[in-house]
Amino acid sequence: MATTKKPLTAAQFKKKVLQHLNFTSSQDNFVENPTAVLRAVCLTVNEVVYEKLKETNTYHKEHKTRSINYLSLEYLMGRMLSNNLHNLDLFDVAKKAVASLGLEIEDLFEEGHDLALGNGGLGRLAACFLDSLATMDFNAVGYGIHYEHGLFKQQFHQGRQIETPDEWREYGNPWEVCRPEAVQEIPLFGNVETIANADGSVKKVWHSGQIIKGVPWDVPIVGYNSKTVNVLRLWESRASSHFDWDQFNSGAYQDANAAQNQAETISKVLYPNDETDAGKELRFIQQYFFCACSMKDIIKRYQDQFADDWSHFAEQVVIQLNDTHPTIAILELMRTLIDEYDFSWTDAFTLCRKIFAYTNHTLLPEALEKWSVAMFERVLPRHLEILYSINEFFLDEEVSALWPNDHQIRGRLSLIEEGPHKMVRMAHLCVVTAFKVNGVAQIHSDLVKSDLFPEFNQLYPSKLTNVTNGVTPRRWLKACNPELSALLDSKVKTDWAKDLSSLAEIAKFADDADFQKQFMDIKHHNKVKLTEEILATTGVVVSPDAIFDVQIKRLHEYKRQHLSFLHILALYRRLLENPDYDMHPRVYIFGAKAAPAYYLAKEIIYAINKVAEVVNNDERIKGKLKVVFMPNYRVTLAEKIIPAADVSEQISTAGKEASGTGNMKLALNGAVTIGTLDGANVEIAEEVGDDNIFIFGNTVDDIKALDANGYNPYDYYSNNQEIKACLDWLHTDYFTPGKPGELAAISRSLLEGGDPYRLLADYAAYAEANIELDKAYKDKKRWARMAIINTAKMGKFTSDRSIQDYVDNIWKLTPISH
Ligand code: 26Q
Repeated sequence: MATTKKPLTAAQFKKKVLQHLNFTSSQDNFVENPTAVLRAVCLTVNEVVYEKLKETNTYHKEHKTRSINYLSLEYLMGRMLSNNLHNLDLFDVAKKAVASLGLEIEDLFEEGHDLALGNGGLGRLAACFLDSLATMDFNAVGYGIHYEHGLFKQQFHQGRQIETPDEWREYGNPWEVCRPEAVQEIPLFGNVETIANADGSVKKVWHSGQIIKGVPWDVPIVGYNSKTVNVLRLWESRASSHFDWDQFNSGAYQDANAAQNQAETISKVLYPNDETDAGKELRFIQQYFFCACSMKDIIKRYQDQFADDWSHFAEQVVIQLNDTHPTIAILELMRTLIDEYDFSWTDAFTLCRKIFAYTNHTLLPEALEKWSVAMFERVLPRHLEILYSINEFFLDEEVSALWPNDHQIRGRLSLIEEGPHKMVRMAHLCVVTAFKVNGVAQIHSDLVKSDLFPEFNQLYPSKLTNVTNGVTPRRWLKACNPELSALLDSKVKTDWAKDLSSLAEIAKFADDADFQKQFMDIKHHNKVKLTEEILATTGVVVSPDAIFDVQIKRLHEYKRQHLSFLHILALYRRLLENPDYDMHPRVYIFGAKAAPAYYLAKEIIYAINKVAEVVNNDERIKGKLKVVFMPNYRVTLAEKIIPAADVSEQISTAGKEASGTGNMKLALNGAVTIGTLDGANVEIAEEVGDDNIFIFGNTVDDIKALDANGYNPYDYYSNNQEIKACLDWLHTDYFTPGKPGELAAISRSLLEGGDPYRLLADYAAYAEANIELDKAYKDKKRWARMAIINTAKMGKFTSDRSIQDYVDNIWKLTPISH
């Protein structure tokens, strides 16, 4: 590996920025044009980045390093500049250089767009993993889709969510580079011809009906204080060169144009995680387009080194499937090996079983992907044949061996769900083929084994495993919380951003009055900054002396934003009934997008906004309770809210949240969790200890017992005066003057709707835990201690540890040697 070059000085950096401003952007009045300066700064950083990328590639070529190929339909990268500056150790240099141009670097950051090519946790996890892979010097490629529009922008109009398109690259994106040399062509539709060979065997030929071009855009992924720059390769769909120019020239513009539009539609927009999108043909084509491009690229990279000798493929390549969304890659590799490289079926399947591993992110039955056999056959006829052949082998050889003649089990495990509309079960294909299947937190992985795939666990005893999620401390502490980072730097000798467990050293200061003051002063200052942001975006005045109680995540019933909503109503009632009601002032801060067609989720947003309007303007309660719903929650907003949080709300129904990762980011920044024993909360509680977390509510087993006894939400409604009063309140026009019952959808879902997420069963325990929490906060020393311990004990939850677990137990990679 080339020796590391001398780092740039601020003067050199400034000179390069000016050059880019003059020659690349031809801008001279730069102080008036911060976007031009931002671009010039990014281009300057890219000079360093691309040099390192070249060195990384050269190293791996020379050493024939095994690579991990991460396939994900989603990447929530957020903004890139601040992260790249930190990771390259250029932050101070750039800050100085930009200051000498008369600008603040922090103001430049604000000009940047979020790369929001994902919905939530799963997409952000992929981004954290890429950061760790580069930081730990592993050879990794992330593959994804170059969506023209990422996750929609959210605005509130009279309290209701309005979606507008995300235009993240309307004016270009300095962090990506197009790689025309790696374009791929992808067939779709058509039919399969069976040709009989002379020896009695058959050859299958897929005659496609359409060909789509896949154009790769590479986004460099810069490791923190490492030798590596990897890439995230995002595929954009275009009409292929088979575009009918004759037709176009002969005047049939519309037909020719329609083909082009249709091709470009494939990568046009990210699906917003919506049940109504389940089964949509375009989503399926998106998945196939992306998988086929990625598989061809992986094979091409391999063949550049080993030509047609496939004997090293399984040593060189491992592919991780981020949920079932890229499952079709399995069938695509099978098809390629059999139809294009003359592999026998058995050799092809044996190879596939060495290459793919699968991560499950959900137990919710409605979220398990299924595709109709009819649609499968229309779009990918050859892949369906291969799927059937795998199913036959699986049922007749493997299932039959363990459960001979057990038709029930065969039906349950089959890759095909029988019924009036036959469906393909994508998760089953993954579990059958992958050599490892992991859940994302211990409790979730245990449930994957015991409840989701019990028979598969019997069939393949060591296949199902756990890798607990993690988050990158570079973005989620160092970059987003510079003041706390500086304090930690002053106390911890090792580079905690690379070795997060070393933060445990600060536990010894948890009772130290000076340290407590420094720690809590920083929290207070972060709260002051957030106060300004809240005022600017919502017009609500909040006090930084109040408890900042934060619930930031996608809006979903299982996450139970409406549990804290109900509790807010209760607090408001208590304050109205007794103006001296003893509680420390609290600000509830929500951030959440609802899937556009998710009716109840949108009603919950509306209800919170309506209650906020009334509560925030009611002078009788003397500012003791405030509610803000910050619009357009995204990575960039998370980076502002998290450092300012006192309380982290993690209150999903036990057994429903696979892991959660916001819980880790908030605790890392010194917020105290109030939460259920769900997902990674369980492991967070183990790390921080029972005294430093507020755990409440029914456990997974309790919930099962409740269900077994016949759950009846009216029991709680009738027996708990507060629940009754608050739910009844929603049927009045108190919060929606002149429109009684406008917020009643929530109450209806909890009562007539059967309370599917058992919210009422946890209400009393939640209210009780909040009283404990309030008491703890009033004891300043106790709270400071809790906050410090939370930061100190998050070592386990760095994504570096997750990646090391994947490497040791699944991927078996070796890093660049130093
Ligand atoms: C499905 C069908 C059609 C269109 C979209 C989708 C779709 C898209 C995204 C389904 C699911 C997702 C995302 C799921 C997700 O973010 N899961 C979360 O993953 C995190 C990382 O492991 C966990 O921490 C969370 O607990 C889990 O909810």
